[in-house]
Amino acid sequence: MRDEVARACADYGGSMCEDGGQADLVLATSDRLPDRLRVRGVPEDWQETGEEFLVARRDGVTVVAGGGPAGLLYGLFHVVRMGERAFGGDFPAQRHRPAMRRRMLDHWDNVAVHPVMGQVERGYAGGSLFWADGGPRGDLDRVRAYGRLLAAVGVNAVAVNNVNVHAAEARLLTDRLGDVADIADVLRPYGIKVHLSVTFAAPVVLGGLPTADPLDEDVRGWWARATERVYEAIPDFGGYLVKADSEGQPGPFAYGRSHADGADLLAGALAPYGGVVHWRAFVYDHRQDWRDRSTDRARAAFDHFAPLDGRFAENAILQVKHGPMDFQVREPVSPVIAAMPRTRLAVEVQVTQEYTGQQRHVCYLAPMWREVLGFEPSGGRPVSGVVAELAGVSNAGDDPYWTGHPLAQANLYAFGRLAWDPGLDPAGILDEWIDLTFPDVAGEVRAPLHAIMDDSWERYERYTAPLGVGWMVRPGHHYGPDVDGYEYTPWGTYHFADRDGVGVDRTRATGTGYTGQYPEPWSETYESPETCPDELLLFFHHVPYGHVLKSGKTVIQHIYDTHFAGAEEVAELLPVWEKLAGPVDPALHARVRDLLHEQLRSAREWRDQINTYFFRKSGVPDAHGRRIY
Ligand code: GCW
Repeated sequence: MRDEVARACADYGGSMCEDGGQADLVLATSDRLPDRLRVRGVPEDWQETGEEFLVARRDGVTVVAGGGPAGLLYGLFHVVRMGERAFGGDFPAQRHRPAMRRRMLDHWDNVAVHPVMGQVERGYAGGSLFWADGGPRGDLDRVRAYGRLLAAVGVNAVAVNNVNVHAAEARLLTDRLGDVADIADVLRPYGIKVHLSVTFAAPVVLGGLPTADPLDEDVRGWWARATERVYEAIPDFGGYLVKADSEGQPGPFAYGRSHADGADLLAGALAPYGGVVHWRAFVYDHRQDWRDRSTDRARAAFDHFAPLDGRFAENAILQVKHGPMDFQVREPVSPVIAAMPRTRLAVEVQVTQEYTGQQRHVCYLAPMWREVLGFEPSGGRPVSGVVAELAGVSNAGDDPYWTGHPLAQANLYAFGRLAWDPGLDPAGILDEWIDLTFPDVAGEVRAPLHAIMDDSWERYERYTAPLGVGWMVRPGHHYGPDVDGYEYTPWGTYHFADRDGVGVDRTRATGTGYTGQYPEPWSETYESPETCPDELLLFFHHVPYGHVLKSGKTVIQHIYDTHFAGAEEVAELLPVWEKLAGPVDPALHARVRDLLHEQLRSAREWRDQINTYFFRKSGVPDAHGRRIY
């Protein structure tokens, strides 16, 4: 904290004193605040976790009182965000506290370069900040800078390796633990705890036991001892993150045990030290038969986990992807969230843009996350009030701009800010980010950046898969269009387009019954094409191309219109960005310009493939006679 303030003084002027005498800014944890500076007008019990802070200005002195060291640091960064407003007129005490208890970034970083997925699975920002070529990357200064960046947006937990745990990564739990401890030491001053993805098969692959059965005594003993050693090395270790029985990862199903049994095994090992296990709900059959219309991947998480509500240990957190499928540009909110009132839940979002343009396209995701967090699954409580935590798959890497696409930094920023306060307005968050990122030219860049970014998520949706149907991406790398790429595969991701219509019937009446996983009013709302929101129509229903949307357009004309419009809008971004050649740094400007050209190329490819596909399937011409191939 002191270093942080000293650095600010060195960069921007001013000096530090220890007793608060003549200062215009006083920073102290509340127990060390001199009496005369006590912040009044707040209840005595305003501190709960140490992450809270108060800020007030009285008689020309701005006072930040932190509930603990982390709160103080968050308070300092808050003052930075406030800028001059923090030192204008007096203002009464404001109390700030995070809505989400854990604000966690999960890195899908591999220690050893994976032959297909590379150093970072679904990473679009260069290499890993932590690992390179089989060992630590060795640049702890960069890790420190990352910790500082994350503290500035309130992130307090980081999982340092991929949830797909391969051979080298498995050993982070045992003989490579020192590498994890080094990262923990560097992140600790920033209020960030380190978590580790572990393989459920660790007792077998690392411990040489014949089984990883969660009810086996030797297995329990193995985990207890392994965990004891972890805490010897890292006393404030956060806990384990587990992807089990999913896409080839081992899990409790192999032993005929439930996922509650599996999670509780690890929760039990962690409990004596105050650690937690994040257990992912991303469990589905990826060896489906496309001919079998009764299996529905969207149903899987609920079918597996809802019956287990109440069976998870106190320190087990079920981590649920925000939608039932897999981070598509548009999905309904996962029905698991409303179904498990007796289980601690974390919602997982994807900050890394796997399905939203891979950090080559501008896609500001705060509006999507805001919508997810504000959705009321039942009884008037928003998702943000139901879940205790927000987890995001990190989009940062060793790229000089952190995130590959410089504008994708705004997603990292927005993730932290929404986890702290899910009620924040995405445009307001973007303003904060603009002020902090382009402090000298914020006035000049503000309007153009809003034009480029505010609507970029829905713009991306316009030129990619329509009306909630999702996918239509190239299998494997997931970039660019391939309408039938997944159609006859075992992955369970289909659109069922034929000459008459498109979409997935997930109704109770005639489809897979998925709508029945929602409580009222959603089970009814989604059940009927009349009441289902347009943007999710093809997620829930198979309809004829002539089906008329609430917008008054037919489905086929909507597809044509949005695809022509989406690609056209991308073309219009280029001249907007060109105008910023003066105010923004030339290298940054050139990077974004190149990426915008790629986005335009890709958007046109999407437009033409989607339009051509549906024209050829349906035979219905575009009402406006535009060019379809
Ligand atoms: O979205 C899919 C990705 C996988 C990923 C998986 C998951 C880490 O394509 O790369 O694996 O989700 O969330 O586990």
